[in-house]
Amino acid sequence: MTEVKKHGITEQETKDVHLQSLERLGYFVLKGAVSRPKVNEIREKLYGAYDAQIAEVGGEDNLKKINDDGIARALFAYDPVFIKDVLCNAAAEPYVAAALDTNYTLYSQVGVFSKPRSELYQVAWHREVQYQHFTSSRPLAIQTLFILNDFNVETGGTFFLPGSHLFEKFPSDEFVLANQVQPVLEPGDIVVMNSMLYHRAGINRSSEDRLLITNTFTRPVMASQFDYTSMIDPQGLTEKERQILGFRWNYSLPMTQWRKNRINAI
Ligand SMILES: O=C(O)CCC(=O)C(=O)O
Repeated sequence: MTEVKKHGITEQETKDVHLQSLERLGYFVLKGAVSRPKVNEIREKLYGAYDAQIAEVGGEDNLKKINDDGIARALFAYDPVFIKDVLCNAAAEPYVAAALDTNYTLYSQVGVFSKPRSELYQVAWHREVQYQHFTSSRPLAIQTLFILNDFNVETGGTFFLPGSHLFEKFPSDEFVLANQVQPVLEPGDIVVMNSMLYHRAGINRSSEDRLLITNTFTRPVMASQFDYTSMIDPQGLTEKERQILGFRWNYSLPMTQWRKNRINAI
């Protein structure tokens, strides 16, 4: 590793470079973290889960009515690949655990289909933890973005505003336009991001769907988006998977049920 020249510096950070990027820029990329055959399997199963969800609500038009078309939710309930290879991905998990101090749970797992020449509502800048204008000394939430196609200018890759998780207010439009980045990403890359980082989808000008799965993990004091424990059988899940999927912290249970579950687990 080349050493950089320094002058008048007596203190220097020594932690892992990805964790430094997460802290200072708000994100980093794990290049080629998922193999191409696994990406193909995940992509195929993502379409399968979306088709199943369309059938559940009586057709895609019903999803359009609630502005939820092109979005597949809680994928882990449709195929174990979304637990083993996505939620608990071995390459990303140590960083999520380090950033959230080991104890964390799933807020949401969402598949995003950006169709050619269509505009997702996520093209508007946002924080995943919406409406919040404060900073915290440690991340409240971390998300992993699984890149399933080429992400670039043409396909409308995700834009990030580096360092924006460190400031309460959204900066001026002029600042945003001067400092936004749209990294070129490839299928199998995983972006690990502080969920307070401002980001947005691009517009897909290619002729193919642009696919992404985003998994948002929070500290356990924050509630999950849905009651996942009622959607999945815990048999066969590891302790860690049970923790992530809400079997350890579940804020939608009545108090006595919470107690009984704990007693029965002893
Ligand atoms: O589709 C993208 O590039 C970004 C998705 C996004 O912003 C989100 O799911 O919150």
